[in-house]
Amino acid sequence: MLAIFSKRLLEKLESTERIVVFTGAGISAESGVPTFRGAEGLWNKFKPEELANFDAFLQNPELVWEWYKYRKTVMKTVEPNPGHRAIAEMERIFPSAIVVTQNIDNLHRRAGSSHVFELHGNIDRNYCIDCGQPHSNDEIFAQERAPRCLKCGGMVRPDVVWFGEMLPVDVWEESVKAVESAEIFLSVGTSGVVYPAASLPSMARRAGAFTVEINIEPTDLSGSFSECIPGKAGDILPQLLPLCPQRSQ
Ligand code: BV8
Ligand code: ZN
Repeated sequence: MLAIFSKRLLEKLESTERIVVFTGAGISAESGVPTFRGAEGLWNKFKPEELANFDAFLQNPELVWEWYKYRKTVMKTVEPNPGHRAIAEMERIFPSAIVVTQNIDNLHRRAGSSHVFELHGNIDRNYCIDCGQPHSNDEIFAQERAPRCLKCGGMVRPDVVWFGEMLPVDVWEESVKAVESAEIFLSVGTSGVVYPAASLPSMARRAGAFTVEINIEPTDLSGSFSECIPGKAGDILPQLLPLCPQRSQ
């Protein structure tokens, strides 16, 4: 599907040095990673409060680990898609390009992006809640039931940010710094319902960035963007690339 880009965006791309790409589950949908909300959303079967929070984990570690082991298994079978690769390619054109992602699936790094801030952690990492001992996915899958710490026997959890938990402070602060100095801010594949991540698009706009939403449907935040481009990330982003200034490195 041919995307329509405004003259304002094309002019902005010509003069921009600093671009931030903010992503949510929608950027990974075309890789086969289920999103959280929407028709086939992960949250349909379960509710966030039942799974992605610490109390649920303490009360029902088996259910929470069943969900995360399922998602870890999915992540092992998927590949970055043209949307991830187009974003990685942007680093060649805009050397200071930064990705701020809500996703925990590692797909931006696997696509070649090197400046990636993971606001909500990473599904490949796990740690003991008592002694902090890191545990690999192999060590997790080697244990039938909810995994126990190999060092102290404590409960092991995925290294992701659950509801009611703080985002990693350094990652959040670095992300805000990048957003507040961005000249173009692309928001790709997020429903914009989870805070504080969902406050980033308006933060960018307030700081003077040209903000663009790329999403298959309107979201809670659509009205706050300079421009909204409806469509799939994997279709739109590769069409945007050739319109960026082809700077020699
Ligand atoms: C915090 C990691 C405070 C784990 C996730 C009451 C009590 C406690 C907290 C709150 C409360 N009320 C509000 C809050 C704050 C809460 C929050 O925002 N709740 C919401 C639901 C109302 N936030 C928090 O709790 C955060 N922490 O606030 O701490 C605090 C302060 C001081 C001291 C202590 C604490 C922590 C939030 C992090 C939660 N963790 N995930 C895991 O993944 O298992 S959230 C989860 O949602 C994912 O990270 C996901 O990324 C994120 C957002 O979802 P999206 O990425 O947007 O995905 P979604 O499916 O929703 O949308 C996809 C979009 O893509 C759709 O629009 C779709 O149309 C589009 N799309 C689909 N396909 C494509 C596409 N677009 C383009 N192309 C396609 N092909
Ligand atoms: Zn331990």
